[in-house]
Amino acid sequence: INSSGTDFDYKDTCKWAKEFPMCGEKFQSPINIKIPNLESLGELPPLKWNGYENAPTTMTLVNSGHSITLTGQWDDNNIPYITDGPLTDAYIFEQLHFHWGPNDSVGSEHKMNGNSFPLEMHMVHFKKEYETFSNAVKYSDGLTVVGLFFDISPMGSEALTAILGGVSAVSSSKDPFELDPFELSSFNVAIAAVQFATYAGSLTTPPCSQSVIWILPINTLNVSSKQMKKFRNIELNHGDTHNYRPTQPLNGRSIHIFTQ
Ligand code: SG7
Ligand code: ZN
Repeated sequence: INSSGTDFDYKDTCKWAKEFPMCGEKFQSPINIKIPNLESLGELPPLKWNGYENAPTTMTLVNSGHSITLTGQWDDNNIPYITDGPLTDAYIFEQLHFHWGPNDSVGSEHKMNGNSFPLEMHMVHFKKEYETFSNAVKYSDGLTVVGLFFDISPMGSEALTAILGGVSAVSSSKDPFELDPFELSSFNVAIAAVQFATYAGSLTTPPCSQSVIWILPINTLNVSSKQMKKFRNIELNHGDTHNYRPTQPLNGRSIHIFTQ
């Protein structure tokens, strides 16, 4: 952690709270999801993905030093957003990024029944009512993040290929890299008709704002060992070799389950 107080590393995440007090609050993320303990949310409408079939006009990949982040620019009315499920309003797509570790036995932030996955992808959205991402972070229902787990499979993931095509350009550089734009629907198509877990938590990095409705499909997508190698080649700040925060105490929160 540097003297400016705006940076952090993954070597001792317990120290985050000294500089970023919200990281020490009670309802933090990630958590371990214990499947047998889940409560049913009952008659929830299915989660709805809108506009994910629209390719953006430009798409940018950047190495933030803590992850690689993908953003896009869509024409008005074409911006992807999610509704329904546990959500009370439209949540507009902001960016997606990844969490990984030095080997296949670690990497994901959330755990399922105590198990880690080698890769977790976060699709970050902000509540339309709050107009901007930075404003939405101030509210307990300001953001929703859909987290997708990936498990090792020789076939790998077609959807990741487009992103990883640009990864070598950002592995050792902070310069943004323009990707050939593609639609994000391959990810939500891959998780169609599955169960989801949802709970209220936080950003998993400083400032750890407790502003996130987490949505986690209880199934995995595929990533190949070759694709994982590309993630592990990405140079993170401070020589970090992983970018997952350890699981945090549930502190009485309930986790609900619903189907799409
Ligand atoms: C990743 O996770 C990044 C961050 C993100 C953070 O390190 O992609 O995004 C940027 C633009 O650096 O921080 C505020 C924010 O979205 C935490 O997001 S997460 O809780 O979904 N893991
Ligand atoms: Zn994340």
